[in-house]
Amino acid sequence: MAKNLSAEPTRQLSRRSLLGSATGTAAGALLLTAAPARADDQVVMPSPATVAAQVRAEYLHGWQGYCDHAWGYDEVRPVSGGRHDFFAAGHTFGLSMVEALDTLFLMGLDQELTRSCDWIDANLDPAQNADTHVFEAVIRVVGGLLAGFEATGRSSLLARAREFADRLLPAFTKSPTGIPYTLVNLRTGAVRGTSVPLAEAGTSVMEFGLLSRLTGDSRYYDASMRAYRAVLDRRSSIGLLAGTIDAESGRWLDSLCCTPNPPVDSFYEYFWGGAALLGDTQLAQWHAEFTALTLKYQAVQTSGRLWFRSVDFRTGEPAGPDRQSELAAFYAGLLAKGGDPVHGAAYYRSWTDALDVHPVLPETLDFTDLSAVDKGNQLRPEYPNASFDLWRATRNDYYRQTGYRWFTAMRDHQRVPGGYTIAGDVTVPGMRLGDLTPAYWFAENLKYLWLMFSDTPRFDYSDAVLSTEGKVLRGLRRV
Ligand code: DMJ
Repeated sequence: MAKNLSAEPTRQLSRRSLLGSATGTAAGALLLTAAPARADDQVVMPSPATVAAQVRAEYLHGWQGYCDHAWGYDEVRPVSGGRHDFFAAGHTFGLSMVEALDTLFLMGLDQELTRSCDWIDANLDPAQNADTHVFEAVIRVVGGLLAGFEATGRSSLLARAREFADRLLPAFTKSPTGIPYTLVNLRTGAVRGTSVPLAEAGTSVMEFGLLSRLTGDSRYYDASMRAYRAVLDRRSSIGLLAGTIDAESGRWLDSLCCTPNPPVDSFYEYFWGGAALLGDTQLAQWHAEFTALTLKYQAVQTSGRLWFRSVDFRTGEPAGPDRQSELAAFYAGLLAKGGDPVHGAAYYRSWTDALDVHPVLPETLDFTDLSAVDKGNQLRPEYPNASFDLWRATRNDYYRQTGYRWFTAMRDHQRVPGGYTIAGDVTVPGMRLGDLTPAYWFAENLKYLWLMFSDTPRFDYSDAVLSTEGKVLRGLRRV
């Protein structure tokens, strides 16, 4: 019987029994179907226009909390009304508004967009005397400013993005291997942090590649590709990579291949992203090679669900506990975008099953029984990111239905008068709510929902390319 999703508590929507315990069957033998929806998932949603209006209203609710309590600061604490400096205590980058720029544009919040751009022009200092996290600054600040430039055409945003990138470059150019140090002082160029997780080594080619295109200066793209090559030169004899590497010596610091989980997730995401954005055939080839390797060595079928287990990168033998980070959920969309909608649909189904047993997703699951290992929830965007990617690749309404269910669950459980907040334990009543709206919430979570439901003319649905931080780096239409 079809149910009206908006009228039903999340946990009553689509509960299925969890089947047996894990067997760890190699997923190569899985019979995976391209049709993801089952009868009990067929739910009735409000019209797309109504959902879009709901999503926009909730985005504005979060935005209002930021404006009221933390305007000009990085992040809002929506319960206490406080603020949080994301990169360094005592330093602000106005991060939530930098992250928000292209979402404000897509939602037609033009006054808020102009106000944010004006603040950035007047206040955002790329030369702060602060040790700054290179990976986060690239995907959030450089990417945010580039998307803001694409949205508005304001040359000041491009100039600011370039200045930031120039001040981040020493992390790449001072490294003997080309693998970036994790931290750089934006004022002095001093670098530190030699233990580099792969996501931090290889998540820059989209932002730096676009910046090179826009400026005609190849140094940014070259730095990204040198870093990628430095890591890929150190593949094991079976072609896999471990998780963390020393930037100076190029030595591996562990032996765990844990794709698509952190700390390697977006290292692999940017093969496809860079290929799609830049037309780079080398990146496309790496995407194909590593997708095949991940499916060969890491995919397992557990209680009929597809998951990716960690393996020793030298042997391909299983290693580490049967856990999956919520951050890995993006991989369902990446598989689909990259040309494998069957495995993408299957992996998405696994995460959707987890949503059947938890009110909102916990940070980490034991994938043998879907129990929460890390019980917190950091308001993460990876599940709706995958909903959006799969919907865009297939136009199957199932992804809108499940994405909408995810949205209503977040609204039911994590909305507070000052916006939206993280949670400490999704397994207890009330979830022990925390006190932070992460800046990425303004970039990602509701953008994916909005794009699925609004049919906005400001977005090129066939050609747009988004970064790991949800920035639309190609495909914004100034209409
Ligand atoms: C975001 O900052 C980006 O998506 C990043 O790649 C990893 N995930 C966080 C939010 O969870």
